[in-house]
Amino acid sequence: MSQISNRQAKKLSDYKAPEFTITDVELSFELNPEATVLTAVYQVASISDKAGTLILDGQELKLLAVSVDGQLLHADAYQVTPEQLILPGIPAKAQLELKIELNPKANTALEGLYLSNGAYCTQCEAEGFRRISYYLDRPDVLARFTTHIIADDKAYPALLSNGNLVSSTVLADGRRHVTWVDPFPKPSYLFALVAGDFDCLRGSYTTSSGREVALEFYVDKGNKDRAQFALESLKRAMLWDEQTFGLEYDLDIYMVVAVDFFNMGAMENKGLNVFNSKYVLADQASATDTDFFNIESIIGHEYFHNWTGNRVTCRDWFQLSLKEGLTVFRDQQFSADMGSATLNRIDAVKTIRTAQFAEDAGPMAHPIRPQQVLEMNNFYTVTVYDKGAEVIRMLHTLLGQDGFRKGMDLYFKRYDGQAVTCDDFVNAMQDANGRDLSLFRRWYQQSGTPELKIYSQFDAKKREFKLLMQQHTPATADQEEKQPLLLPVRVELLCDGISQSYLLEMTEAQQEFSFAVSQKPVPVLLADFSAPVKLQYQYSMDELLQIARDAKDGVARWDAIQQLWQSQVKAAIEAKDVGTTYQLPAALLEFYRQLLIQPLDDLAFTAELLTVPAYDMVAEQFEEIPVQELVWVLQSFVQQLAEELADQWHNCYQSLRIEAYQYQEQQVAKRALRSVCLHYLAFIAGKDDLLTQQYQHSDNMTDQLAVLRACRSAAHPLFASLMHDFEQRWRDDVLVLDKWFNLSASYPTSSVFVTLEQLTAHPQFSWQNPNRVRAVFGAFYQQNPAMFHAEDGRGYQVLADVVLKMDAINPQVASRLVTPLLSWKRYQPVRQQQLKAVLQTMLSKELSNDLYEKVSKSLS
Ligand code: B3K
Ligand code: ZN
Repeated sequence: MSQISNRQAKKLSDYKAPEFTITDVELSFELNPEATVLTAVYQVASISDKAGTLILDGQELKLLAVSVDGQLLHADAYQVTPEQLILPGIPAKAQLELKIELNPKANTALEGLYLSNGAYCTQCEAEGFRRISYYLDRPDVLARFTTHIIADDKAYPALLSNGNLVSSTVLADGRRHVTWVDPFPKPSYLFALVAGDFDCLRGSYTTSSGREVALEFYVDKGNKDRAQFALESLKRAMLWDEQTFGLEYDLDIYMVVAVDFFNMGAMENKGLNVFNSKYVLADQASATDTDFFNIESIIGHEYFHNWTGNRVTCRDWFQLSLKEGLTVFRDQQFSADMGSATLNRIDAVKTIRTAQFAEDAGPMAHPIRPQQVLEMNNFYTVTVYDKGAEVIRMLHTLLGQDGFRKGMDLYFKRYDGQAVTCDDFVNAMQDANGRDLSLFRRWYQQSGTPELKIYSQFDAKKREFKLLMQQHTPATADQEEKQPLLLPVRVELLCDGISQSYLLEMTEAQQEFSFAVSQKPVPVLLADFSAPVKLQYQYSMDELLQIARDAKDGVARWDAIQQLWQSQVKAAIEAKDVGTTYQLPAALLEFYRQLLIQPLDDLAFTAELLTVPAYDMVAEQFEEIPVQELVWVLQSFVQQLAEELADQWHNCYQSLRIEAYQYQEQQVAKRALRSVCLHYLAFIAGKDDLLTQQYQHSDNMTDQLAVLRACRSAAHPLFASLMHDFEQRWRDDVLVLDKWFNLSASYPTSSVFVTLEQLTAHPQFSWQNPNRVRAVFGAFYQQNPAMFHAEDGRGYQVLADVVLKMDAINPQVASRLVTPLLSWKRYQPVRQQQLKAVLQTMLSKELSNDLYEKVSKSLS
């Protein structure tokens, strides 16, 4: 507890504009694995034009020298603390020069300057630049950066940084000296440096105004062909942003570097994106359809940041959703335009209903604009990103496509080149549309999941249909008091197969809406998931099936089936009948039978309808989650469907003809439906040949992995031998082997505990590589609920040990992995005790701020 004083949370309400700014930065790196020397020269200017004390952020830095205006300072002229360099008496305008020594090799946190497989690379967002140099490491200080890199030419032929390359010379000692100049002032979090020996895939793009942009993808040697899809995705994203938002790229070069050691998906550094290699490299033999999809989406996301994030950035980190919510919304729109809008929307809804609702219900609940933060890296959350995108989507719904575009245009006109707030964004939307959005702003300050209860009344005489709506947001861990929000509620009224659509705007705690109708309609509520809320309405099974058949909105059709399953799960659990004899309703089975005999034109959508909701989707509906019961009920439902419709699964599977692989919409859809059929078939005896056949003879990873997944879920006897084969085939290709690590760790029997030990002893496993750790332990808690929640608490202990081990290596990874342990209040008493015990043990150790913030909140 003695550390408490060092763990001061920062508050949004304490924001102060900086007293000094830095206008120009010149960095010279002389790279060396254990002793890189950085010379940093800053042009510093006082905002008030007065001399004063300059306080720079810095962590774990070895400061060699400080000079001001060319004068070397004596050590007693400044003060160094573990987190700051304090320089009194700095003139109103000054040149500051620092010399710093860094040890990239020892950097396992992968924040600041580090080595990834021998290549130098950086990660600065949110506050990693202070691990490279002392600086005003905050996003509202924008400077022009010039970067010199000096390194051995043979070992590091590629020396990259932000902006444009202005010179490259070989020095007398054989080292190369390159200079990059970024003409756009930027905050330090967008700085990047990469040095290594890569293959480079080159392309080019001509912008709508006719400027030629060089596109360069740097990948590990031998992987150039696997970057082709990412390059094409980038071109599609560049074109889409011009066509949709009128936004063009602004430098002469756009570089993407794929690295193996990376804490997250990718990073939008100006002109030099750094990517986790898993989101760049793909070909049909090694990547699934989902991998291809993710690559296009993340390439798009990072590219779209060039305007929403880089050109207009955040004033402070509490405003993170300004760039992330907006950019997720933009990448979702891009993906929808590249493929199916409905399927993309369904995916987004799943994320909100599982991870985001769970975050709201747990100890880390926060609004999309958090008010208090100890470790900023803990707030790159599904709330800030995905709920943030839902908030932007609601604006889009309320203002319409054109109104939204007008707001975006005004936003860029007003704020290009500045660091601004979420309020500034809403102001632009408001002013461009002449509409008062004050009520809407509550979405930024209020956390939690609103519950929307709807009742209906039909008056046959008056031919009137009424919807009575009530909204209520339960208190969250961070915030007691809640207010009513502005909810856009899309409604369809179904009458005689005809559907009429409405957009209702709910602004009060309770409201009534009336509709003139000829007869009693079936209401389709919250179509397109028009607001991120939990909806309650008493539907009959017939009504849900009618919605699934007749609603115009695809998301609502899918949702009707989801609700049907939810009610079946609840019924089975309430009947204390965990599936052995619980009979699924005939109407539901019939609906499935018809779908299989005559799939809809959209095969991918058919596949979604035929899928029983996943554990985490169902779990979120329960305040106290009945873990084992849910696992059993879901498993038994799949078993029952598999057996009841055995012939239909088989026939549907056989009817979907296989073609030579292409990543193309209709083919992806066909494979998705085949995989669903195969999944059910794995639960029926006698399908070994079919499974083996598909595994051995398909020409792509999607179909091969579908077999392994099906066998895993069904705990099929073939699983072990197929997995052995897979490991032999792919053991030298770690990106693919991660799929094997993932499947091994999610095998739903108690043998998995021995497996986990074996996996961490595998020659390709490394605690230093976040992809490996996530492939094993992320899969264990996300995809293996039965064993993660094992009766004796073993699953919790395993994860807690890993979290502690990782905290010493890489706190960001540790802090992500701890998430499932935090929500102990959601479980039955025995589990609560087990979870609390592991958390208490954790809290008694020396923890990083990352982990301390989460664990202490969860226990408070
Ligand atoms: N902006 C980065 C995320 C940085 C995370 C820092 N812990 C990637 C993205 O959202 O595009
Ligand atoms: Zn982002």
